[in-house]
Amino acid sequence: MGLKEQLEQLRQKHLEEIQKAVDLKEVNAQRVNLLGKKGALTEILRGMKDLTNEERPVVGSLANKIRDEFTQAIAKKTEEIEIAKTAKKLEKERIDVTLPGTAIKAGQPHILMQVIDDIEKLFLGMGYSVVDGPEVEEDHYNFEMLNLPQDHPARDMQDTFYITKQLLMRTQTSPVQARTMEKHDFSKGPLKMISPGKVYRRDTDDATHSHQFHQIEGLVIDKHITMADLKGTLEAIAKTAFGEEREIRLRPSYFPFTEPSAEVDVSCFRCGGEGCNVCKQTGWIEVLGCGMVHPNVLEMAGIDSKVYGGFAFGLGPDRFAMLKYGVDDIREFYLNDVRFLSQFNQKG
Ligand code: 2U9
Repeated sequence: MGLKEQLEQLRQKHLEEIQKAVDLKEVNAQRVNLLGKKGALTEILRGMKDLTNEERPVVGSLANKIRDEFTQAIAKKTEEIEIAKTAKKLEKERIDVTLPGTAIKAGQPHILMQVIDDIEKLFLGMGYSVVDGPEVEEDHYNFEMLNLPQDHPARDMQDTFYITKQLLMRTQTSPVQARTMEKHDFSKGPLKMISPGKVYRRDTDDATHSHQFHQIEGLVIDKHITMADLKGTLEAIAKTAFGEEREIRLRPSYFPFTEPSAEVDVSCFRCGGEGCNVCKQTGWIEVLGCGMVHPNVLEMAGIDSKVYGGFAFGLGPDRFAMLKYGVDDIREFYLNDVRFLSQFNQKG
């Protein structure tokens, strides 16, 4: 058989075989068998030296043509196999993008923080500053500067966590106000502040007492401050915390740091004032304490009580939250049981 016929036979056979290959390994074997150094095509071309001068270019060009055909067929088959491989992989890894995702449970601020945030927003809107201070406090700022003299019952070891004779866990947030008042430069304008935070009392914990609870105290000092300013401010708190329809009333009371002093009742948010078990049939609920800043307190901070005056108030976010949400045990706020806390998700 002449070289030309051998080439034609080779072409026929191997184009078919390349076509039949099922994986890249087989295609590669074909490449080596055909086009490699010891491949069939190379082998045949070795016989070219025995051809006549007329035959050689004809056979040579046929051989080149066949080599190109093989190369092309191999490239095409390689691509086919690779595409099929990818398609198979995609099919296996198919995901349903329309399936709903796994919902991640969102948390929310602690209910006490929600109550504090609402009141902070109200006061920031009225131009007050929100001021923080130390929870471990000096006797001087916690008691002395607030007109609680040495022998005052509130300073009793029974009621206060003392660390040393002079250091204690603050029993109110008033020392923050005392510190701010002392530093305030009245040539730059009035002092308007609230101080929210944790306070500590030596109490035995029960449903209505906690050795640690929260307070928000407010203080305004300027010239010409009256009790009418105080009452308007208290009304704003009552409406923000308990609803726009609420009214307030003041009853005379006593605090060492204010004179006159008053307790503040809000009209019952449950019955609207008719009388129910929330307001114990009175129509009113006690929610705040307040008064006009005692001249001694002003003078101790270096403020001239003949020129300046002010009002102050204090409230308990724990009590606000208990009333508003019908929580009957203050300890619930400090147990950090998510089953309790997640009930107060503002987003529902
Ligand atoms: C300065 C001067 C005066 C803060 C005040 C009250 C009345 C009050 C209690 C309410 C319930 C605390 O959370 S509670 O237990 N507070 O009744 N607090 S006037 O008066 C101040 C504070 C600072 C320098």
